[in-house]
Amino acid sequence: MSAGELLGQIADVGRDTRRGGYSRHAFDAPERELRTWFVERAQRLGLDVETDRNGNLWAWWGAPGPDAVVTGSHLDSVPGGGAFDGPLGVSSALDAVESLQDKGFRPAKPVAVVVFAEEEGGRFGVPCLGSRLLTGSIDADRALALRDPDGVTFAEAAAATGLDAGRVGADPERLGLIGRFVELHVEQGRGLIDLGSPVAVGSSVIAHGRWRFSFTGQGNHAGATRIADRADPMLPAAGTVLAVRRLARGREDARATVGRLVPTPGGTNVIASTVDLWLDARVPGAETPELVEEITVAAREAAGSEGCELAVTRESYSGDVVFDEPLRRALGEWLGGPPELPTGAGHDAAILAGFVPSGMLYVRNPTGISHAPDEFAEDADVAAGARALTEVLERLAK
Ligand code: HGY
Ligand code: MN
Ligand code: MN
Ligand code: MN
Repeated sequence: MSAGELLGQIADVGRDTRRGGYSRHAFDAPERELRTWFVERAQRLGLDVETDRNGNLWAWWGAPGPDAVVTGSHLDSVPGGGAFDGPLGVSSALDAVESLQDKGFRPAKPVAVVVFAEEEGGRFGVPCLGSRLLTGSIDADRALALRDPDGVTFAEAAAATGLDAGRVGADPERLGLIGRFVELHVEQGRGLIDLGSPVAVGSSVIAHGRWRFSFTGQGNHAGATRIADRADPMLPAAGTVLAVRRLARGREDARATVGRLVPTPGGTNVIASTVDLWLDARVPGAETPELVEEITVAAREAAGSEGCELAVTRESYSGDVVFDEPLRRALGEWLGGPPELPTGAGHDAAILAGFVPSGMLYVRNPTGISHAPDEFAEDADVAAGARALTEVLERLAK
């Protein structure tokens, strides 16, 4: 079965789960469906599948052991996300293993396909939660206390999927098994469209972080409260959204987004008592904190002029990552010199890059759009990506 056909299956599941306007979230039923798809396919390939202490899935070709060649990605998505962001890397990894098995290749090293949990942070707010826990890049107690929009803690959700909350956290033995990690991912941007190539090698990931801005005013009646008597948190929130765009525009190549803004209680005839908004800020180099500081100053001024309070919390931050130079060069040589691409999208490979030699492959996305249903990859490019990953795994595992 080609990766494209496989992906069709995933896309259908993705579309199915979006039938109710619901996309795949980690630790929720739809993502579990995809996990079931993964486990069943991996087992048909004779791989041994296990779930690690943090909920990441590992499908081993050969007994787990040192210097393992690991590939994979994630299956969770953002609300309303596309079908390829994450699943393409997982399906292509299984496709690559199947191709190697079909040609009778016998790996000299352990090979594993991994599915990292909660890469989008779509439920608990911290991106790459599964790979951050594996590497000890997030404090276990902080992770366990994270709450989803319904107030469910990660500890409760992890226990509900059968994990031992007491063991959630850094897994140095498992991390120590990884010799190389290579993640294949649909491109999230137009680079390969403009370069006219189906596949690229990843070069770097720009710094990115998430901050929560909580504006507190006075809840009140929409009709009985004169304008002069209001402390309406929606006003400084709106001013902050505009300031985000204005201040990001003032910095070379900065990207800053407010994609989520939640008034409480959220009644049409109610002046909100609080408004929470989340800022996603990404600036190449070390400038992200400076941009966020400028935005915070503007937000405080807006809050003060409306008699509201403001609390700002940093929820996650990752600095610039440049992928392992020798691995990057080898990927280029093995694949005949495809283009190299930087990206503004975060990935588990960028978290692992701080601990093990890691690299990325990208597959052309003809729309250049991601984190939206328009995200796409042509079957021919999906197949080219799977062939590239097959070549890379064979070179690394022999
Ligand atoms: O947000 C990101 O860059 C990634 O999709 N988690
Ligand atoms: Mn994503
Ligand atoms: Mn992704
Ligand atoms: Mn009333």
